[in-house]
Amino acid sequence: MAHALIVIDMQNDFCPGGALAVAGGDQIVAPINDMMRDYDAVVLTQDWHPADHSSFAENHRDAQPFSVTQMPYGPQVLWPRHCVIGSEGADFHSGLRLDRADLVIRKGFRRQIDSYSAFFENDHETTTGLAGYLRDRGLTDLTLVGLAHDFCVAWSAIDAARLGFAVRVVESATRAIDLNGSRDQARTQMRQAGVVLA
Ligand code: VGL
Ligand code: ZN
Repeated sequence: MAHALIVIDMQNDFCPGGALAVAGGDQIVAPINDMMRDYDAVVLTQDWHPADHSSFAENHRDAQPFSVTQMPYGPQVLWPRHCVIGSEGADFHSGLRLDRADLVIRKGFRRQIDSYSAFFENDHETTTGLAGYLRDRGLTDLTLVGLAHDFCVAWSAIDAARLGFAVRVVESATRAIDLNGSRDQARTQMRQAGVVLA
């Protein structure tokens, strides 16, 4: 059994002062750095959008940030512009220990489709390749931390559980956006998928 720490989207735009700031997002940097020592592998994910990405409200006519639109693959929240490729907002928080990461996996770089999960884009079909990487390395057990609890962490955890990994989310090392009760909903859905909330 080998155990990977998957650190979700610890980027400037999701931390206080960023374009899609999650309250307290910066408070989990130090605890995550400390956790990195205890795993066989560390993987970082990086939200990585072109400026014309379809998940940005500004790229839709008359759409407000945090409203929901219908995409060919289902409902999609429209976000403020965030994590634009090459921008400072897309950089990892400056306090995060990048030297301990074996792999950085980027997601959300296709204009027409968003990708919350580290495993599949929001159509639940297009893969990021992460499952193959983890399986090739014999990493059967995953612990997830990072931002945001109720979007990218939850979607990643649920996909990982469905793919057959043993999945744990350390909630103290996450923070939620909490849009219309999304935090409680994410917790329920993670539990139903067999994710352990620690
Ligand atoms: C995220 C909204 C849009 C996240 C990424 O990391 O949870 N949320 N893009
Ligand atoms: Zn995004």
